Amino acid sequence: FLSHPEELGVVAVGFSGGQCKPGVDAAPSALIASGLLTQLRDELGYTLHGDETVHLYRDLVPAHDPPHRGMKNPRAVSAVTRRIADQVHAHAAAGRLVLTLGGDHSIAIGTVAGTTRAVRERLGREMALIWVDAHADINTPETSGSGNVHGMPVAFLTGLAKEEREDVFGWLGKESLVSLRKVVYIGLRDVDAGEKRILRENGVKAFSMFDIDRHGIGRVMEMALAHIGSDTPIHLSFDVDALDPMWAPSTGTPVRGGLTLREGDYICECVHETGSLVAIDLVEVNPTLAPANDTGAHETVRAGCSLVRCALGESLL
Ligand code: 6HN
Ligand code: MN
Ligand code: MN
Ligand code: MN
Repeated sequence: FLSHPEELGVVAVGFSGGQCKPGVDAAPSALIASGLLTQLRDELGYTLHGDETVHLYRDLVPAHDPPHRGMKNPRAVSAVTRRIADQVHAHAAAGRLVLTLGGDHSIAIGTVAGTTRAVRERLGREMALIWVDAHADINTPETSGSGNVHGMPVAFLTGLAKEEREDVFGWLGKESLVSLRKVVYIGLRDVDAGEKRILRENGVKAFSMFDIDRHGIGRVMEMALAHIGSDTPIHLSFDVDALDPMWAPSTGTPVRGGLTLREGDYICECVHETGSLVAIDLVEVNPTLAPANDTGAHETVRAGCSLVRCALGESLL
């Protein structure tokens, strides 16, 4: 689906307004400082596009941003994700694979909107979305208990949550939405009651940690990819908290009982193997959330780099 599969559009966004803990904005710099982009260029042979600068988008954050329908920082998240959507769209429209380094998971409103629109325009096709996460991130503003938008991106991206106001996600047009039938979850283990109802009522394909324990990650990936069907462009949105805190402790909402790093890498390898990957997000690494003198931040950054390299073909012999 890519006219230039060896070209990588890189978008680095240090944005933390979709949740309340500072520090997730430091992730892109930490990932880049640990050598991720250099490895992608020198070892995996990608040509990198984009400016390698980490965008903080402070200029887009309004001084006055009171809650709207219970959402915190609604105008800031809306303005930043709208900008990200344009950046990602530009790369995807040029036929490049897109790598976005977040940032909290609210940024996926921008990344997925950008790729899904480009895939429609360029190929006239619908895109599939693989969401690897401990959480479903499918709260509507009304079902959310926290008001944090990083718990809502899938609701906005599938049209479950709608908003007229242009400055609060009203810019998300039909062409930017993904069908709920094309969404597949992997790694779920902390899903709110309202989200469970949404998943059930809409028959959303979801593989929880229970399913992974029952069938093994190999069979789960077969089933996940069978649901999507071959010959469908795939956007992979990977929340590092899908990994067990043993592998990725430095993240805002850690949940025990998660994926091993090897299982996470395997998911990424399987997606790479399809040849249908059009974009990947790596989000929710928070290098500042580690106990003093702990190696947690370093381990989390290393795990994140490994996931991205696997999705981009490192494991091929
Ligand atoms: N994430 N379901 C909780 C909420 O606040 O809506 C947690 C969301 C976590 C979001 O990790 O990207
Ligand atoms: Mn080329
Ligand atoms: Mn998430
Ligand atoms: Mn999560």
